[in-house]
Amino acid sequence: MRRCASVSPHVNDGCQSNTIPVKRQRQSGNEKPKESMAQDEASASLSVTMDKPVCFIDTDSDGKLCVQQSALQILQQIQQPVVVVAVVGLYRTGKSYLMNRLAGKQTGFALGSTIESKTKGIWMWCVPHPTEAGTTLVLLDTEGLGDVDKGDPKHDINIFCLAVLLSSTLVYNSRGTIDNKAIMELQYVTELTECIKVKSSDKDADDSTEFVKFFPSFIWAVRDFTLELKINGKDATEDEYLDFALKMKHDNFCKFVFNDSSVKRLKDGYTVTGRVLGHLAKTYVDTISSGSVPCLENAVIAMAMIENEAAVKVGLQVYQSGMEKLKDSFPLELKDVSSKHQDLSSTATQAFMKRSFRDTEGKYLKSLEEKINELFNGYLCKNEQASKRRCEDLLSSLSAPMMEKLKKGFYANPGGYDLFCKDLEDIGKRYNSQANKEVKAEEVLEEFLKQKSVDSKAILQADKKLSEKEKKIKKEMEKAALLHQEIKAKEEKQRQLEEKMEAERQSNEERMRQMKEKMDEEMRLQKEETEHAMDKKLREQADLMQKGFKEKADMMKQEIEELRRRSTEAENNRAKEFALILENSSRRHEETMALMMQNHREQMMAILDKNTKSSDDCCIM
Ligand SMILES: Nc1nc2c(ncn2[C@@H]2O[C@H](COP(=O)(O)OP(=O)(O)OP(=O)(O)O)[C@@H](O)[C@H]2O)c(=O)[nH]1
Ligand SMILES: [Mg+2]
Repeated sequence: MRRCASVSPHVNDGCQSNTIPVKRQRQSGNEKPKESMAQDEASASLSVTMDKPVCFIDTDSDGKLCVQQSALQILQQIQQPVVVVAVVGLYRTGKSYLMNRLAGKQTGFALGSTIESKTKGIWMWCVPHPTEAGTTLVLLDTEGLGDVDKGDPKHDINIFCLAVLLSSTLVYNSRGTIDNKAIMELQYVTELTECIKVKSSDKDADDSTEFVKFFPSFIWAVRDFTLELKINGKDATEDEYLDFALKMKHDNFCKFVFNDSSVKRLKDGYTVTGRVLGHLAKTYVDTISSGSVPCLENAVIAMAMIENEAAVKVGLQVYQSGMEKLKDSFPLELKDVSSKHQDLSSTATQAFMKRSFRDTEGKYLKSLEEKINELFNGYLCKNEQASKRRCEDLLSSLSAPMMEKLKKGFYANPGGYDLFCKDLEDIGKRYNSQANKEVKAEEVLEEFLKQKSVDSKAILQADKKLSEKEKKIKKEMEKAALLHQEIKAKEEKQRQLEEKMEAERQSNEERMRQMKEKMDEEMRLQKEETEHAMDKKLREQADLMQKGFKEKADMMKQEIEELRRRSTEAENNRAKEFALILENSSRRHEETMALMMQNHREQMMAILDKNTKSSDDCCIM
């Protein structure tokens, strides 16, 4: 646990004036690019405004802690990063009052007017952060500690633990001066290492060294006031007196808190949004209620599962909604469908990456990739069906007059075969000149010609104008033409497969790029966190040395070395994990490509085979 070094000389009471300067980051005029305005609008809707606090964590009829569903619903809507300030301390020390001031309000969290403890459980108030645009400030007011009337002695420490686990800044509120008594009251802090685990493994290992990495900033607010209810000799209420006496300090306290508080992050540096805070609270409260010790690592794992599953869904939604729009204009050329697929799968991966974290084996990304491919194949199929329908409709209308003639026996006369061939050729020409047939054009024509060859054979057979030899030649010619169309259709299929392979190659390149970017970012966060922790420890060590606590400073040195060793080990493990994810992804891509190549080879063989047949046939002729 970090030493309570953050107690500022200005911070011996805390309240705030109602005018909080809000940092406006908008540019004037129309300079702001449309895109970022859209993002602003989106992020504006990513938060909620609460006009009063709600109960967040309560005790149920069995005396167990439980998270309030209504509070979770509020958090669920907050997709902005959150700065979480929690206040803890003995009962009746002005905690709720302090929190109201941080919210920039006089009222909100219920204040007690008697000596009985007022706040029960943990209450929550989400307000826009007064100085950080795009961030939500979550204020957590907790039940006062040390009320002897309370039944369960573990209750206090549970509340304290939850405040530590959920906040990015913990305000420890106490009345009086910082003396031995006050320090004794901090017993909860010393008990923390027994009540929270950093890692799930090494059950008996002391991971207190690691605590420094994940614990909130600590502010000790000492409310040092004696009540003399007179202002300029006139009687005043307690509130009026304190407001008068402490006005200057209010501003300083709030400024100090806002300055010292950063966005809540999880182990490994993942930014906590309101939604994640809700999941986190639920995980911790459920663990505590079940009698287990909350564990940071397990919470991260649980969180990662929830968020990664949601990230896959978000990615799929992005992809699907884009492709559904494209579907309206089917049939399209393959390259148009492929390029849209590439764009959308890149955006989908981006959306996934934005939300996912600790996808340790890359299994969620893999699942997104597979689902996108499945959808893509489905869309390709729909595009083919649309093309097929259009081509068949076209051929059926182009061949209607010929069919009519056929029915009426028009071709069943001497010279009828030539007329039939002429009409058929005509249909082929008109068909080929029509645009927008797309992917299935050649195949459908091939099928059509095959069907018509039955009629053609009968007409040829019956044509009395032709000699047997001529008939044989014509038959071979027709066969060659059919074969030619068959080869054309196969070549087209082959070309489309090559296009698909190219699209897959590019998609893979893009995916790898995005994965590397995300991994670099996660590594950077992890390093930053380590550096931050080291920095804190080093400062503490220097402080101890300066004050002459050599022995303690030496111990601290060992702790620092241990922290460095563990962090390097963790970073190396992470790097290995990442390398494996990339390797697996590459392998998957290679497998897909190998399958396509196999397909390509088979098609190629079929074409070569047909070509040989075609030249053999020519020889016969
Ligand atoms: N004027 C003024 N009144 C204060 C201040 N701090 C606390 N009070 C008053 O002290 C009383 C108790 O304050 P609360 O904020 O309810 O104390 P608490 O620590 O939240 O109490 P529990 O919820 O019971 O633990 C209320 O009547 C407050 O109005 C202060 O800084 N200024
Ligand atoms: Mg209170």
